[in-house]
Amino acid sequence: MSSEVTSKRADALRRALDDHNHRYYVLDDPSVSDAEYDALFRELSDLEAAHPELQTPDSPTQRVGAAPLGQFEAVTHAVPMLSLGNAFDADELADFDRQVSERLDASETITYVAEPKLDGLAVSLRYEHGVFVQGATRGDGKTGENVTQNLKTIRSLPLRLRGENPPAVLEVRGEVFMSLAAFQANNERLLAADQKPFVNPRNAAAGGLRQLDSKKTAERQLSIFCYSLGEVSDDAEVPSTQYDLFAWLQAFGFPTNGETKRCQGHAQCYAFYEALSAKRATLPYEIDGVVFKVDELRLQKELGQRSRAPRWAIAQKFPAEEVTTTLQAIEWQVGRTGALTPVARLQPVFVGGVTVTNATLHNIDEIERKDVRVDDTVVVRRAGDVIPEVARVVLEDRSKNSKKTELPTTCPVCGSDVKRADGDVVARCTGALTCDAQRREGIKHFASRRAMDVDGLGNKLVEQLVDEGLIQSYADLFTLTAEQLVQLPRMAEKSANNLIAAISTAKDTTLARFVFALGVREVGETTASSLADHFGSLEALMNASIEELEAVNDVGPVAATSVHDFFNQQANVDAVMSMMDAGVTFPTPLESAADAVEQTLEGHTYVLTGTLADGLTRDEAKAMLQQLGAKVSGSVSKKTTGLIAGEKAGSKLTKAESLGVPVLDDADLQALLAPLKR
Ligand code: 5U1
Repeated sequence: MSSEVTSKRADALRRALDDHNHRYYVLDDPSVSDAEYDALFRELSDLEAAHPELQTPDSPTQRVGAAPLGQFEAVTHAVPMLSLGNAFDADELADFDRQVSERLDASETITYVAEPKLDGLAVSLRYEHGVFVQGATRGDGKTGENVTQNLKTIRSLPLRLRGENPPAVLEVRGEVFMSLAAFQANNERLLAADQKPFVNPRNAAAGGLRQLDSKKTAERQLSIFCYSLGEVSDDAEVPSTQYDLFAWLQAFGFPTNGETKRCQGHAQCYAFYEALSAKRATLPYEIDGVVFKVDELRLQKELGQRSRAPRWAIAQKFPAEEVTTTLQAIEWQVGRTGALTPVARLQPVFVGGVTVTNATLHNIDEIERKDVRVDDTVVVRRAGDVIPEVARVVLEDRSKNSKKTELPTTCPVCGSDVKRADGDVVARCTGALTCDAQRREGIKHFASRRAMDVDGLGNKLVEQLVDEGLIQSYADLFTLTAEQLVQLPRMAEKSANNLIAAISTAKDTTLARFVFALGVREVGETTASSLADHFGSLEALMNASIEELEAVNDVGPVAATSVHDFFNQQANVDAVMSMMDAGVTFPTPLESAADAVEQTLEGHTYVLTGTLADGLTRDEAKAMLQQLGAKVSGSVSKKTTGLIAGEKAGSKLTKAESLGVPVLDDADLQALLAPLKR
């Protein structure tokens, strides 16, 4: 065959295979037999093997077979991936509907779209010029892991968008899950090979997506349903409602859930929830509730978000599953902040798809309120992936031998006094870093995926390192050597070297992750991120006064005092400094500390659109505007101070013009940013 004919044939085969895939996996309407499909696939594989230059990244042959990865790269989401707030009954759903109406000042009933909530993992899929180029997990919402290779193994996921003129950039969000049929097939395969079966479809899907070798992911036969958008080129003609978005996504070849429905107001939403509850057992996949979203995308934008959850959507969860078992003992666990938590050790019991042996009792007040005693028959409740809890005691079954529990007066781990501040439900060990448990838990948190993300440093290994006296605090991680590690039982030289390399890689982090990793009380991921954005540098944060800390978004007086106290303890300052000396780094904005830069743009809100000049990305421009005190929003409204429009600005420009919002060009942007360059 001439090279032109060969190339055309390869193209025709790719399109035909794509089509058959789509018909089979998305439309459930195949038009060829498996044998015909296999013959076409083989022909394309042979052609690509003979002419490697014809192989394209979106070829159906590229779904499986890439070389295993060493680790997943981090991916920053251009538009954060949100999570959902929950409603647990009809009243909470009605409250949500009322708040939406009030916020929108709406006199008419709000239209929602109801969708089943799949029990899986949220991912973001990025297409450039119609080709799937990157797929990432949600991670902390801002940064996820690059799992492109693994996502390609999902046969219903389009590697190339269908239809004409796809947007130059299109990010689609959806849920990866394992169907019940795939779950059963996988477990049969595992049992036949004398391996442990998966506990539930969700764990199997989550583990599948995090395989470094995509061949292993392919074995799990994962599926996906898509439901929302991330970054989209400004000039794309996106539908105006959530409901129409599904048809729009389908036209590009994305699988969407067929159970979606428009509902008017909370009463229709609740009726949908009840109908789906009744149908739940017959669905071919597991769901853990229903998601309700305000239908009009314009109203979604107007409602915005709070912390990491949108104000325009809510998940109504199915009730928790409950079972009874015997409470064999109550033990007190000491967390990284010294908090003592009572944990019920249970006669193992199967609930909500897993075997449960421990359940939380929350705190001593809860134990007393529920009158829980050792040897009681208790009702254990498990809702979704929430930690199981002891819901109540079956008093009729109480034996004479049941024993009451009291709050320990000394720490069960280090023996230090246990104190409970007035009015506080939480009792704490006062041993601080002299307490092994607090140190261990602090190091586990420090190394965890959402904090410093030290690959391979799991909880068991941290316990070994502390127990063997190799590390006392998280700062010691950076002075560990492979020679020390090989002394640990079952630690081979290769694993030791890998861990040292992973610790070294983790040094390259972000200020937000580092602040979160320090484990300051009251500082979760969102607060750490706000502090990092506001202060820009570690030095500025460490030197901030309580008033300056309180001025940060999301930081109240309690968190401000906690951060201030943390950085006023010499031991903490020494630990931080020793980590910086050991090479921990994070990208620092050009000039960062809020107090070093006059907040010239405070009270102003800008929107960025189009391609900016001088290679400045919109994210960089956003960070710089924020350093000067501005808010940067994703959509234009009457309240917008100005739309900063680069080249190829699209619908936002039209909207700004129609609302009379000033439109600024690159020169205006440079003028706004001038204080940063002085
Ligand atoms: N069906 C559905 N699941 N789910 C999960 N829709 C949906 N939307 C989500 C999530 C986390 O987030 C929206 C805020 C886009």
